[in-house]
Amino acid sequence: MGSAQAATILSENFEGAVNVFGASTYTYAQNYTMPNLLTPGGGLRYMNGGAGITGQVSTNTFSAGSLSLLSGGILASQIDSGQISYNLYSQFSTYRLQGDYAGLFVQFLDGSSNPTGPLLSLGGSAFTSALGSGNNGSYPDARDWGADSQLGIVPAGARFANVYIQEVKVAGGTAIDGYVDNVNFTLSVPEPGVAGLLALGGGLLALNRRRP
Ligand SMILES: [Ca+2]
Ligand SMILES: [Ca+2]
Repeated sequence: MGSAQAATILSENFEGAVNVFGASTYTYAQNYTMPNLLTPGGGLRYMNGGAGITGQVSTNTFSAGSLSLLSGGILASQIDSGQISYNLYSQFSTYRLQGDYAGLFVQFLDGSSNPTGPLLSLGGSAFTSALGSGNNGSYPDARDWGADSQLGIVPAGARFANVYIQEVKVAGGTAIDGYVDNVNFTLSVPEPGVAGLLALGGGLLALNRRRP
């Protein structure tokens, strides 16, 4: 039994001249990180956080906007009866040991654009600081790429999702170097057995995030 329905709400690999977050990119060939050995692979480019404020901690926010959940055949009645699961996935890295980082956030919204359900978050400070490092030929402390993900049930009443990335720099340096690649946000109607597990243990599954 496969999923009866599935919808890709957002899929961004940052390979194009523009991306849904309106963010600037670096190439892997610039050698600011270790190679991205994850699946899906990193391709040629990844997102960075743009210019920050020199000499102080600063944040840039990149929004993909408010995205409709009613796509790919997903029905409002299915969301409201707890039948739709979400899968949020992204890859993260950073510049050496500087301490900059990126976080991916999703806030579900109801039909009146009011927040409903928990704020989902991937990446962030703790996740990024735990990434390994190695010598990539340019830097002795280039950082690894790590994947973070979260699985759960779309809250009843949700119709849209506000998807955004917050990029934070430490006081030192000028560029905001939270690196992001392969952001994927999908909805599906899980197989009957999986749906039961999610309904019973959604909270536990939401905590079972992959670590680098
Ligand atoms: Ca890429
Ligand atoms: Ca920086």
